[in-house]
Amino acid sequence: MSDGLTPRPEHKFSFGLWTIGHPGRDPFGDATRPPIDPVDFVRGLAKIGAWGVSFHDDDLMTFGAPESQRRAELDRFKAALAETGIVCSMATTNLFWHPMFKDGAFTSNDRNVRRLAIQKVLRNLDVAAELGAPTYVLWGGREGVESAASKEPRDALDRYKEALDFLCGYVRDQGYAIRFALEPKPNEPRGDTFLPTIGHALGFIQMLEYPEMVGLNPEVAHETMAGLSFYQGVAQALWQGKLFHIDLNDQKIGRYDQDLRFGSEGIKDDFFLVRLLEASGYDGPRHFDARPYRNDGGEGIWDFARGCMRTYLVLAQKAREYDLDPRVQEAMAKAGVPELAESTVGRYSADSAARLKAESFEPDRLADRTYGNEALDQLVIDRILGV
Ligand code: GLT
Ligand code: MN
Ligand code: MN
Repeated sequence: MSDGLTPRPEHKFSFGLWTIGHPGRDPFGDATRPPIDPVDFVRGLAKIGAWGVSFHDDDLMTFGAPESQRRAELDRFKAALAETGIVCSMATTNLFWHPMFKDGAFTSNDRNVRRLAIQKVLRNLDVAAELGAPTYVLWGGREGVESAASKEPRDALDRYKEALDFLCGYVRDQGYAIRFALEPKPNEPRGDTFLPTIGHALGFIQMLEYPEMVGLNPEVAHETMAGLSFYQGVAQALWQGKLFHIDLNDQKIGRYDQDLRFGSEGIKDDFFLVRLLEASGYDGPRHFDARPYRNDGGEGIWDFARGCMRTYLVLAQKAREYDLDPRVQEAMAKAGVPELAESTVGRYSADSAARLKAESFEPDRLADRTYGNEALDQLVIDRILGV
């Protein structure tokens, strides 16, 4: 069967242990389905054609349990990876669930909480290296405030940087082939989160001791919550060589973090996103950080997972058809899409500046040009709707 819509390992689809198996707990209600054992999870992934799995330390090894128990939990997981060929594509730390993190982790006002948070990451970096995970995600869920009076934000950024610099130092020292990926989010669970958007995180990275070791793990839902175009943010991350990983899901604009099935909401932005990822040479995981609807269960949770991958593959196919369509190419030429790829003035020289100053333009004729964006956009809509 090669309809192009069957997920295969080469598509690099991955899921976090906390996603398909999410028990459906929310701030207003308890679990609606049982958790999945990590071993069954990995076997389930192999069955649906996924390639990779990601984990938080606490998803895999019981927090606070004796070392022997944690070792046994890790070994079972490793055996499941070996049995199925599923790859460990990313690791991360739970720095948000335990009540000690209520004031933050790297940016808690309590210095001992900060030290423990870094210790927790150091220990899980050893696990990540053992499992061969090339990317280590840092989502600062609790790094933020409700009251602006509670923290001096410049001190918080100093502490955030101190933690990142220390962790990079450790990875270098151990010789681990691991890079860090920051995951921005504007708010929730905190009222305001530090590093709230892709842009804030990109700026922060430039201030670090080892900026080349740190990139981004942007998430569809998080930029959309802030009313921003995820597509434009990802494009800038790619442009800066900082797209280390990606969290695909979906979201209604302006709501709480919904983590919906990929492609279930913002279909047009998703179309351009998939087109961008496929054209860009991004060869990292297509990682789904989403969860099934709370009123689903049983086989429904695997329907959810299959749906994420299917929609990605459908959009990739539509994007290829779109780019090959002669009407699209013609409309793009009229819009000047290829023209934007041409250099404007080249590198500065006194000569070229003098030449440009002497050149004469006809502003009214330039203003007369039309770009045909209505027709071009309708071709996008027709292609997505399949007519
Ligand atoms: C949590 C969060 C996600 C992050 C995960 C990594 S955990 O579920 O909502 O966006 O990617 O810590
Ligand atoms: Mn989310
Ligand atoms: Mn995420």
